Amino acid sequence: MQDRRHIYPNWRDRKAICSWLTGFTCRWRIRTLTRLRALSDAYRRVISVIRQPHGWLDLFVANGHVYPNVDQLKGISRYLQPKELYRNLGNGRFAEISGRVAGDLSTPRPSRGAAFEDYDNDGDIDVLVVNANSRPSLYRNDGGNRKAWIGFRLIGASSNRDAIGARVEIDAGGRTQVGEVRSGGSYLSHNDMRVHFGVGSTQHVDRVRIRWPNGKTETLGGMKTGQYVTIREGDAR
Ligand SMILES: [Ca+2]
Repeated sequence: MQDRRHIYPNWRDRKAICSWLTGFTCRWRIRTLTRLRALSDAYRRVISVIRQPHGWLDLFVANGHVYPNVDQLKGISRYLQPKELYRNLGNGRFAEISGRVAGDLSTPRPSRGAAFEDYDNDGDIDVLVVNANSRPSLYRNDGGNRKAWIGFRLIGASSNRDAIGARVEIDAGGRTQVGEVRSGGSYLSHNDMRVHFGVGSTQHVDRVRIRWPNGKTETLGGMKTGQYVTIREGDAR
């Protein structure tokens, strides 16, 4: 049976396009197709967050339409699209800074998954983006560790060994921040499982409280920033 994804409709026939995209018989006209485009745009976007040195979570968006043929539809969308980076202003608002960072964030590519990890262990979060039918893009974060940071690797004992689902709460610099150990993240991507915090100019974390997946909690005393700390379940009892 031939894969319907490779049977392309007449791109001037909007009803046929609608049926091809949705798998249903469509009677929608241009207005509905526009709405469909908006839904499609929302679906293809891979939204993830990066915790920056100021402690607020910024927003990174990897874009790329799923169908190369979309370029034949003028004004609808583009197959190759730029990535977007938004800085968290700390007041509930974000500012786009895509054009203010080095690298090729603004170069249109068919991007899919985005994985976040401090791959060079220098204390800031880097990003690996997978692009369809082309080489992946690695964005090394240079300068993200100029301010203080701390990271935690949790190892479960009675909980699962990777401590997936654990919650880490820290008090530092008069603020309380919370992070969780999670598996997966963006589309077909897996993030660093260490829990990373940016703590501004603070050189000391006052308290670390961990709630393990089995519900038990542990509290650790102060520790210096600028390091990854490994904590095994039961260490603080
Ligand atoms: Ca790094």
